[in-house]
Amino acid sequence: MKVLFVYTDIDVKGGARSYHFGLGILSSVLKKAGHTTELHYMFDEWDPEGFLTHIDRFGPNIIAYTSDSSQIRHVAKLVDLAKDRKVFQIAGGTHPSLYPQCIERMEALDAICLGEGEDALLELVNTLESGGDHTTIGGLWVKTADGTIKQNPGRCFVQELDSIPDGDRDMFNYQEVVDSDYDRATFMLSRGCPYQCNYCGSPAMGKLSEGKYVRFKSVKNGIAEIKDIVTRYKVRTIFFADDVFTIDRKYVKAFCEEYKKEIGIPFEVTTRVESSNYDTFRNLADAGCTRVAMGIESGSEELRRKALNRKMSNKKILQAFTDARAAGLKTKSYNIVGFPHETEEMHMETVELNRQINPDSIVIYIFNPYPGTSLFNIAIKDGFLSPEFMDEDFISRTDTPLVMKDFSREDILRCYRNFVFNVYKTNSLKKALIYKIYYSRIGEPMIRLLNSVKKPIQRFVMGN
Ligand code: B12
Repeated sequence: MKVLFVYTDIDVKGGARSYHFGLGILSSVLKKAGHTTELHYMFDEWDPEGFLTHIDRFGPNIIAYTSDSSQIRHVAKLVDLAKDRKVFQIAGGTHPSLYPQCIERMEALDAICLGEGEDALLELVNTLESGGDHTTIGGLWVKTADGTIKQNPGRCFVQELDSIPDGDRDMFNYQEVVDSDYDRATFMLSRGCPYQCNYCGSPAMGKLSEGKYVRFKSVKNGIAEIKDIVTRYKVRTIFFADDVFTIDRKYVKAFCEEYKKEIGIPFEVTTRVESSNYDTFRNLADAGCTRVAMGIESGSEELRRKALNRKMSNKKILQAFTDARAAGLKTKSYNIVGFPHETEEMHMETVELNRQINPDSIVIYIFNPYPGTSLFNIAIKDGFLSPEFMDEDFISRTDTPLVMKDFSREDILRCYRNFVFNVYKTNSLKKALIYKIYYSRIGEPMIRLLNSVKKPIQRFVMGN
C-alpha cells in the first residue's frame, strides 16, 4: 500500500524545519512491512496546490496526517481538499488523541488514532490491503459505512522501545532539516513523563493506554542510532528532545559514558529542576553537553502550585541553575505568559526570577489551552474561554484566546514582547536589544533574513 504522511508546520515565522519523530517511526514500521511511504511537509506557508499535486503524483491509498492543536485547523482544511481523491484519510498525534471528537467536524476523515500508532497504523494498512474489516482495530475511532463513529478500545503502550525501528529520516530529506536548524540533529531516548503539569499534554497521553508510560531505549540502541545518523548526515550539534532528559540519573550516567567514547559531538538537553543535581550536570558536561534548558514557566510560586501543579520552590529553581552553571553548562529558561488566573504582577515575578538567574538564553511562549489538559478545563470552567472553543479557534502560537478581566489580551501580548528585554536590560544590553527586535514586528522578517545569511553570523546573533 502507498501511504502519504502529512506534516503541517505552518506559522513557524521563519523558524527552522523540524523532524517529526512520530511520523519518522511510523514510516519505518510500514516500510519494514513492505509498504511504500512519502512525506508531504507543508512548511511555514499554506500551499494547497502543492498538496494536491503531491497526491496526484504519488497516488496514495492512505493519507496519514499528524497534528497537534496548533495545526489541526490546517489539517482539517487539507482533509476537506482531498475528499474528491477518494483516499482513506486518518489523523493521529496529540490533538486527535486528546480530542478525538474532532473527527465529527471533518466529514472526509475516516479514522483517528488515539495515542501511539505503531501497531494500530500497521494493522490498518494491512487490513485495508487485504480487504478485511478495519472498523474493529484497537486504538482507533473509525467511521463506519453508515457514518457512525466506532470507538474501539485502546492498545498497550509499546513496552520495549528497542523493539521499534529507528525513524525514517530520509523521508524528511534530513540533511535539509539539519541545515535549517543550525546544523543540529535531534534525538529522543525516552517516551513519557512522570510529572503532571496542568498545561502539558503528556499526563493525558499517559492515560490513553495500558502499561508502563515512562520508558527508555537501551543505551546501546540509543548510541547506535546517533552513530548511524551522524555518520550519514553532516551534523554539528545534537539536541535531545526528551521532555526530561534526567528522569533516571543512573541511565544518564551510563549514557554519558558511552556518548563520550562513541559520539563526542556537543549536545543540549531539556531537564527539570527537581530531577537534576550538580553530579548529573557534571556527567552531562563531561560528555560534551554545552547547555541545559529548564522550565521556569512562572516565577510566581503561588500560581505554579495552584494552577500549574508545579510544586518546586523558587529557591530550588535558583539552585538548579546555579548548579548547572557551576558544572560548566550554559543555561536556558522556558517561560510562559498568560496562564488562567495569572496577573501582570505575577508575570513580573517571572521577569524577576529570570533576572536573578540570568540564563544564557531565554524562551517565552504565550499560554495556549490544549484540550485534554487540566488548564483547558479550568479555562472553560472559569469563563476565560467560550465552551464552544475548539479546533478552528486555535489561533497563532503568538496570541492568546483567553479573555481575562485581570490580564487583558493586550497586556499579555505586551508582556510577551517585552519579556526577554526586561530580563536582560539589567544584565546585558546587547542581548536585551537583540531580543527587543526579535519579539517586535520586524522580528519575523529579521529571522527570515538571518536564515539566508551565513551560519556563523546567525550563530553569533542568536547565541546558538
Ligand atoms: C519533540 C517535540 C517537538 C519538536 C518536533 C515536532 C513534533 N511535532 O514532533 C519541535 C521542537 C519542532 C516541536 C514543535 C512544536 N511543539 Co512540540 N513537542 C515535542 C515533544 C517534546 C515530543 C514529541 C515526540 O516526538 N514524541 C515522540 C513521538 C514518537 O510521539 P508522537 O509524535 O506523539 O507520535 C506518536 C503518536 O502520537 C502517534 N501519531 C502521531 N502522528 C500520527 C499520525 C497518524 C496517522 C497515526 C496513526 C499516529 C500518529 O504515533 C506516533 C508513534 O507512536 C512533545 C511532548 C511529548 N512528550 O509528546 C511536544 C508537544 C507535542 N509539542 C507541543 C507544542 C505545543 C509544539 C509547538 C506548537 C510549539 C510552538 N509553540 O511552536 C510546535 C508545533 C510544531 C508542529 N508543527 O507540530 C505540545 C502539543 C500540545 C497540543 N495539544 O497541541 C506537546 C505535547 C508538548 C506540550 N506542551 O504539551 N515539538
